[in-house]
Amino acid sequence: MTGEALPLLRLGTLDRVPGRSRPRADPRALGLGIVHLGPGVFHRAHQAVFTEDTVAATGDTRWGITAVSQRSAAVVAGLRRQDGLYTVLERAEDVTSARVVGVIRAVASAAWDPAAIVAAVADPATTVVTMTVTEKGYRRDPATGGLRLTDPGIEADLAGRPPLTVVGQLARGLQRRMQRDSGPLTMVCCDNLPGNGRVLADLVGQFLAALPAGEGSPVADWAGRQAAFPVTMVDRIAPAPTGDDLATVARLIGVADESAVVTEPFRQWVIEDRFAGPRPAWEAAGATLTRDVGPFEQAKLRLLNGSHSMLAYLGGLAGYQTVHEALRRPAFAAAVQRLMTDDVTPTLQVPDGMDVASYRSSVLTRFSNAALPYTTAKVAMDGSQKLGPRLLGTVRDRLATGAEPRWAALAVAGWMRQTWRQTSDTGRPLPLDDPLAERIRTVAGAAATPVQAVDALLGICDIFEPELAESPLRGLLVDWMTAMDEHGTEEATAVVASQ
Ligand code: CS2
Repeated sequence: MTGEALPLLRLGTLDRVPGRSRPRADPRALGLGIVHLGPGVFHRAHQAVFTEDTVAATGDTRWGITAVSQRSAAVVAGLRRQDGLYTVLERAEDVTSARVVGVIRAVASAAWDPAAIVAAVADPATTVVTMTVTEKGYRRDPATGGLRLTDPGIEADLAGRPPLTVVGQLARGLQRRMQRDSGPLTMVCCDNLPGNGRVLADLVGQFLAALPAGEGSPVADWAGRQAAFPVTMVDRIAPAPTGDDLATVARLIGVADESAVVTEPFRQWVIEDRFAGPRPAWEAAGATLTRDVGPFEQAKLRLLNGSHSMLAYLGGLAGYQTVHEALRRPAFAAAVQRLMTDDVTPTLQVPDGMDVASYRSSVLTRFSNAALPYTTAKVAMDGSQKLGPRLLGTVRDRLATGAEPRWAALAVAGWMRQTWRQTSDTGRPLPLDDPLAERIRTVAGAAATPVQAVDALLGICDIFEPELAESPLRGLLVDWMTAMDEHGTEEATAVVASQ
């Protein structure tokens, strides 16, 4: 590249982009049928791509997206500067390709203009709201799984300010739709939570139930007839893009793009076929519409995300900064295999047509993609929210059959050691990034030995219900934590994995 600055990707510079990398549907022709909450890298690499391919395959131009950023001013400014356009860079070990996606047609900030979000959700042209706001975005009470009514944001939204929480935005959006007679709405939760659509329906229902009766119950009745919350399983690995990724994008598309995302060639979306009104024919872009997403979702959360978390905790502790480096260590590769084969697979209700053995090996191949470094720190964050969906279901199901979830316990012990020590075995800081960080720090900080740390952390009932704390899980955790303390994480894992 020369030292001359490249022009920025925008509608007006699209003609400089090579033909094969231009949007597959004309961005100028799109309506605004979808509102998406949380347009981070995952959305841009996943649902937006499915949507553009659907428009291209069907010619149905209703499905442009209004992207609503909950917090990130940088995402809003970046996408606005580029007329909503951005590049998806696909990296496999042997091929790299780039395509510009043009399906985001409006960009809004929930923090600066909350009233506009309610208006967009209530617009009659909007018939689908999708969302990727991470596990913690739902303000759930981890112990009950219900809405945390004491959360200050939820309290303020209930009191009637223009809503700033996701659940508040949806509930107030439904209320406005009812008042305006805007027609049915489907809300598609795309976060890694078991039964995500059901969870969302319950949270919105609880918000409405907490409003004064005359206000909330008509909306709940209306929503009972006019709203739907399908369950979905989403899958695509999309790490934070690096400077090198942005330079590659500029080289491949001929203009500069500060909102580009990087991802793998693989993508999967399984959606419960339960919509209240019009929707994009996402199956035209390879999505699976089905009656029962549960088995797919469970297999993905427990096999893929559970293994990802295990590699993040163990790998991070052993000083590896990325998932693929951790997986290169024989001890960790063996532990992940044993987690998937010995602990997770017996708990699965295998989805029709799914070959679990090849799914397991595809997970390992995808994690080993060195062209797409994914940091252990990113996967390790928010452990208090991720342990339940990814690992504790496996633990519970194994214990219920009298089996020992030794490998799932190793992953949980990895989380415990990270949160207790907050440095790797090699002396690198492992700062705790978690919505419960303060609580966890206080509790773990008082522990002087591995056994004390296990008991202290198991006592956080927002993460571990009391039955689990009293189950054989405790003994497994104590064994792992003690061994890791004596021999280091990698060595402790190697000894048991080789037995
Ligand atoms: C990852 C997921 O960051 C994480 O916690 O485990 O984001 C994972 O990459 C996706 O779920 C893959 O579909």
